[in-house]
Amino acid sequence: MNRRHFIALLIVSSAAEGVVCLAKAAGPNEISIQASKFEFTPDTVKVKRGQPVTFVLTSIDRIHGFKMPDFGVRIDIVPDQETRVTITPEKAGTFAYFCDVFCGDGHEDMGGTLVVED
Ligand SMILES: [Cu+2]
Repeated sequence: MNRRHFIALLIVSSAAEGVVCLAKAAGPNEISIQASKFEFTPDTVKVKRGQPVTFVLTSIDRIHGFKMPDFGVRIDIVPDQETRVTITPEKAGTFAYFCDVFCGDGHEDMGGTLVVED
């Protein structure tokens, strides 16, 4: 690779990074979580500490709950509609989310893990 190509490549890659930064600045990252008897999909979600994240919650069968006690989140997930909740995790670690609306045998095991990374 000659010097000119190398410089062109540098410009292209910094432009690409700029696009990524702009996209992040536009709003919270969105993570879709689907509820069904008796699981959340995905059941593990990784986010970055200090970055706002919006959970887009849907249910494919019945009303479920979405509770994330460490972040003060408690909301119903109603079929055929999107429920959005935004948090900005300011602490790193592993936190639970779970269904808090009794939805049948298996309800007790309906949960997932939010991993907040530094
Ligand atoms: Cu449930």
